[in-house]
Amino acid sequence: MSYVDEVIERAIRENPSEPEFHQAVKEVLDSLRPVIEANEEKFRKEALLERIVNPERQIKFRVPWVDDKGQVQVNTGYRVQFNSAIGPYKGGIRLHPSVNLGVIKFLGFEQIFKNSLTGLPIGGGKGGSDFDPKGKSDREVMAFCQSFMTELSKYIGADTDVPAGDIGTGAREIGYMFGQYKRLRGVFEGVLTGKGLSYGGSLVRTEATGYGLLYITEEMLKCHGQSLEGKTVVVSGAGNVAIYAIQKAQQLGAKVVTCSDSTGWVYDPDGIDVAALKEIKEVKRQRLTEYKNYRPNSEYHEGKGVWSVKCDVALPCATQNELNLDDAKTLVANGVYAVCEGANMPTTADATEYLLEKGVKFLPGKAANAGGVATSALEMSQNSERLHWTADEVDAKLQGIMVNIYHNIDNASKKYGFEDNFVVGANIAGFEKVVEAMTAQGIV
Ligand code: NDP
Ligand code: 2IT
Repeated sequence: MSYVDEVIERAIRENPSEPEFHQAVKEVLDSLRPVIEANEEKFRKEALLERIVNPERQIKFRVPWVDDKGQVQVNTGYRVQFNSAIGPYKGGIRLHPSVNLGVIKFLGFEQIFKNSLTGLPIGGGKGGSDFDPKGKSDREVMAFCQSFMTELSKYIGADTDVPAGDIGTGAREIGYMFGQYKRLRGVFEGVLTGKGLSYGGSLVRTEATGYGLLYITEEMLKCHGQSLEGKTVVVSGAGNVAIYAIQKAQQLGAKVVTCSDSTGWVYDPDGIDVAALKEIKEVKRQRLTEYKNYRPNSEYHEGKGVWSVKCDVALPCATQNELNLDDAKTLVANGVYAVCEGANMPTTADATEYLLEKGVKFLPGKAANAGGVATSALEMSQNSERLHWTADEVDAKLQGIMVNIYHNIDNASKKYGFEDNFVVGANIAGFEKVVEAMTAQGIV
């Protein structure tokens, strides 16, 4: 059996009931075959892949809190500190009922290579809890966040591990967590990113993932003689990534006709109204059913359906495995040109394979959504030098980083004979730097 297959088999055997983690490991290691086969003896002797797929540390803890009725609730918290070869662990905190160790491990594993692609000194980590912020009062969310941070604060720090937002964790949650960390540890430091602007946050961090997604998409289109101008775009999700992806796509001249949440989706033939979407989701925290009140011409549909809408570019920005093989077939039948992932692993493995086979330009999440974590690293820099950069400065750096990522993954794909396969390109480009750093640091 080849070294890659051995490691995949062992990762599955030793981590049963973690299908999302298996999926991420298979996807990455499969596409690294050309690099690994060229160094098989050395990598095997150094157990390099075994070390890459095993987190340096994983922490699981109880999170008790009291709800508004006086009832004690208990959730489970996680932080997986996956790989610190190139910098302190860095990655978001997901708050969603579907969170379990396997989900956090898949996200942490992806984060290693994503963070490497940014070119900035950040290692890979991820955390979260099965707590559901939806429908909770602000006081309940605060009680949860304080309890979560009471335990997490023992393991993180500005030079050790720097969490941030992800699904269910936005500015409100980061604020409560930061306050509790400061109170417990007695230090005001850049221990979290995505902070409010009044206490150390960076301009453009809120917009960064969505904007970055469109910057890299536009660069990829440009290099293929195209642009977003006049294109029809479908977006899934209606959260942080989706909202700012829609906004930037519109600024670049595209027409975005859909968005979705976990209960339904909207089709707006005149183009999504971002101001309305922000008010519904960011201010009022309501369901998408409200959108019709702002835009009578739009349609609301229950369930899943954005991928059935004819488009040139599809941007999955909600969650993992939301675009399956049937969806990919529909998109291809409708003439889609590019699929670029705003979410982490939103496309199933068979759907990815199908899109690549059909020549659809496919930008994987670890490259396409890296603008969020890259801007988090810029927030860390600003915190360290106790300075605040202007929005233009941060935005210019973000654009530079995304354009650079595109060319790095494009070059890596070409170097190994996989032109236009950005899955292979992203995994190889991300992996090479991590391997170099791990090798230099010895067996740790
Ligand atoms: P949000 O919580 O802000 O938004 C998530 C959106 O996806 C919501 O509209 C949510 O609907 C929808 N959704 C639909 N189905 C699901 C489901 N099964 N589980 C969770 N959400 C669902 O999260 P973000 O926009 O921050 O994150 C979206 C994706 O982007 C995730 O994959 C995340 O890991 C990734 N990402 C986020 C970054 C960031 O900086 N925030 C950076 C890089 C990647 P509803 O409100 O009904 O739940
Ligand atoms: O998946 C991701 O890259 C994020 N949720 C952002 C992580 C971060 O540290 O900004």
